[in-house]
Amino acid sequence: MRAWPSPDVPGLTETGPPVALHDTPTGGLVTTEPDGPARLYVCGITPYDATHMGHAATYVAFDLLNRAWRNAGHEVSYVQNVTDVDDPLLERAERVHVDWRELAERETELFRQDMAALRVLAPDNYIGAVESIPLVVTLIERLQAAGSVYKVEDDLYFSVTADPAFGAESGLTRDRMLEIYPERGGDPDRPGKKDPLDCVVWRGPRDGEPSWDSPFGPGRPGWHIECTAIAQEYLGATFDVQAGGSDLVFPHHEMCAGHAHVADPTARFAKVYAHAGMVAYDGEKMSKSLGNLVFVSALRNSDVDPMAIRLALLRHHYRSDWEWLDADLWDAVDTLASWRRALSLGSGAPAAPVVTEVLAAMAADLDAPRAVAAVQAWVDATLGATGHLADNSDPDAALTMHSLLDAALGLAL
Ligand code: 5CA
Ligand code: ZN
Repeated sequence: MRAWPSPDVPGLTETGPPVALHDTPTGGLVTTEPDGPARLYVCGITPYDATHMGHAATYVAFDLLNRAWRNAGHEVSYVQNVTDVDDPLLERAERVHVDWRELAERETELFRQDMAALRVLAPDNYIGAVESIPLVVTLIERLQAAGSVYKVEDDLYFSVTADPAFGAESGLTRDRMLEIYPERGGDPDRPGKKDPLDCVVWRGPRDGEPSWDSPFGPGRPGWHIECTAIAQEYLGATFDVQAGGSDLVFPHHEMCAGHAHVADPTARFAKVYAHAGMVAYDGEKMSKSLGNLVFVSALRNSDVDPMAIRLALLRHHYRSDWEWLDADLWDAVDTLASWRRALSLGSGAPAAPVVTEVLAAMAADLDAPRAVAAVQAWVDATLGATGHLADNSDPDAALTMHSLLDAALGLAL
């Protein structure tokens, strides 16, 4: 699939430190050590509604990882999927009487525009579920050869017990998994399953649903196998990071790891599983199913500067759960105005220490609030906003800060 136009990233003269990232399975910081290009898989949207602030926060978070790696001197190979056929998409299409393909294409296009406006670097491979059906079929055949697939009526299920490491990605107890599973697309109570946690890898044909031919009969891919197959194809059996929001820890990323380990027991799949916190609105997780949404496109249509949206997101650490407040957006608009004022002076407070501090903050588990604070301190010193005389001792400060803001934080001012 076509991605969106990727913004240019200015080069910096200083190289950032190695990038450390919080890893969900171990619960600690892991210093990433890319072997060749840094390889990143970020789970993409299910395109049945417009991009909300929760999605935007998650994609901006891992865009910061992409940028931190580049600033540390790595090339980055970035893959993202689009779940362009799945239950929620088909249900919405039926409810609004729109062809599911049309709905998926329309919302994917809106997402592209939102990502481009927010200056999120585009993936090198942007891959839809529909176009990866041959990859899914091959992977299911490998799971079958490993004896981990069985039939329930026309559907094929994956046996989670086939992966001895099942449960290690999320670290959840079985009771907790059983509790969460039905809330996130699972069907623990379906009769005929060997284990309530087993997941669908191939869903047989249903009336009114699209299906594709396969050696297992007509049907469509399960959700988890989609990301496993795409990641393996475009990044290899072992890669650096699989990322998404924390609602993907279980079952999605657990099942991906399970499929990958069984298909190739020597494969590690992701070395690090990274998860962004959930953004709430009106007191609850912002979600398409609840409908408590603030859309990126709606703000863009009312002429809000996308850089202010991005700054409002950057003011929260990506791992925290937080609530979107409209007032924070207007605050970000005002902040950007003062940053632009400081940058317009040309000279300013010494920028070199800010470069070091911002690169260090971003390499330390993408600490954007710390980076924003360092920039704010530079702006205050440059504008004399702290009751002290303005410091304009660095003649190239604005030039350096422009590049830094863009390269590290994705803020082109
Ligand atoms: N297509 C699958 C992933 S393969 C999917 O989860 N799609 S999605 O459209 O529902 O979500 C896209 C991304 O946004 C996921 O990483 C999800 O974890 C994240 N996300 C969804 N809601 C929120 C929220 N309220 N706050 C933060 N991130 C969110
Ligand atoms: Zn995914």
